[in-house]
Amino acid sequence: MDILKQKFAEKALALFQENKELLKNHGHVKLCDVTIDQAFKGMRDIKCMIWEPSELDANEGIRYRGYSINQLRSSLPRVPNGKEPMPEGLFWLMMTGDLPTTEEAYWVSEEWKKRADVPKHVFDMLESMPTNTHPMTQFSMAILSLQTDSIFAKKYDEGMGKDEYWDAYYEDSMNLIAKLPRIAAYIYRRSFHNGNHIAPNPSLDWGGNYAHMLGNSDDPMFQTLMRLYLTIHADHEGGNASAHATHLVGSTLSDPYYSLSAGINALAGPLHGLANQEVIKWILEMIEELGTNTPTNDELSDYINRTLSEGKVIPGYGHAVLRQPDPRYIAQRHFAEEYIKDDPIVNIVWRLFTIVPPILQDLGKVKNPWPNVDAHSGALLMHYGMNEFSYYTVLFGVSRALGVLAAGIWSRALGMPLERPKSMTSKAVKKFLEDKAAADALKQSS
Ligand code: CMX
Repeated sequence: MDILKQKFAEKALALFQENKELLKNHGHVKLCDVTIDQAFKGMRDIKCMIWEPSELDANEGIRYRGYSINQLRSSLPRVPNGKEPMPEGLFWLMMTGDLPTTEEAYWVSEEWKKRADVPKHVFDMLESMPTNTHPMTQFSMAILSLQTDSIFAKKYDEGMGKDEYWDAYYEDSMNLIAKLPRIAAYIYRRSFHNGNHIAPNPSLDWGGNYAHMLGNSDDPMFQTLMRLYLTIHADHEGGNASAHATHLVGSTLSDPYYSLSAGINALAGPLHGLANQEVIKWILEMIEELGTNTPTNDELSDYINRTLSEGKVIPGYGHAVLRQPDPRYIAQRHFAEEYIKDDPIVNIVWRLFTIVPPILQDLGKVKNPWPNVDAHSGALLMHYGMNEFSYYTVLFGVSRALGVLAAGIWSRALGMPLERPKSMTSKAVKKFLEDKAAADALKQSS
């Protein structure tokens, strides 16, 4: 058994036993009540799901196994002379709950290199699609086309027992994560660089090699940015749409390929991951419309108000859970403050931070007027020459795979059942209220 699997097995078995006791003694205790508002309005704040790799606090932001983004940036292993964490180390942390040593992070890196070969039929499938197919469509289809190699599906077919699920899920997940940079870079090069592909560099780590295969920048800082990017987008607890979609599909015992492909489809929505392309599109349209990349504050305010008056949202702002500026935004801003000086788009992003929130606040309905992760990422990518914004969400997806697949392995190890919440019709809600009013009246009269 490999070292990560060994460590995971020890932790997972212990938690499985603990949870068994917890459910036996406290399974009937209520975690929260559900209001009609919550049922109609996207199930906000309903605590009804277990997710091990990370937890989101509305004010502090995301913590992976208890570590904030800032703590991870200083504590996770790095490549020699590296300035940002290796995503490999984050995966180890999400899987085991323990910060890895540098050797352990490198072990993950080497393991993924061994598993990185992509079967030819995946490239053939991509080549059958028009090159102007949205990169997220290509990405989801490529992930699904790898399902031919699913160990979980094969073993299930052969009758594997429940206690073996997590092992097969682990193998598929490791294989899938290992192949994602090659597939994602292939999609980028076929869509935007006439199919001039760049061979992987086996001496590089997972994030560095992805940056190398994208090939849009010779600046070594682009590799550094990729490591940061792939670390901060990896997970955002279980309730967000991409994580929840992956989790839901996995709960049917669909294998990791089906599950991640579903999660990527959820990420492709403009209210979720696609917001990173929408932000830059919106900023570039503004520059075009105003005829300047150094707009005045009044010009920025007018543009924001025009967007709102057209019934559109301001992309990159607001969040379903967060109520403060997103620490993932702040981390990217710190990166830019340190390494990127005087970039006009970065400057616009920073100025929007002061101008958008009061305007959103004045609407009187927006619960969080602050920027989220997507408000900053595109400006950094553009700085390093990656101008093709329809590709941006693929980068998010490569990173998100780390968290949702780690969570998937945990779900199988903890014996999570089929997810099946109860729905109601609007009519049934009205009937419920009528019955409740009648029962209350009866109680009062007696
Ligand atoms: N611009 C304009 N209006 C906004 C807004 C924004 N950035 N954020 C919220 N609102 C509006 C909502 O559309 C809603 O309006 P209606 O009542 O008329 O429908 C109202 O304010 C209340 O919404 P909320 O409770 O504050 O926010 P939700 O939890 O419903 O939605 C989110 C959260 C992210 C979908 C929303 O803030 C939004 O659309 N933001 C812009 C898109 C974006 O950046 N998405 C990326 C999120 C991060 C990620 O997943 O990657």
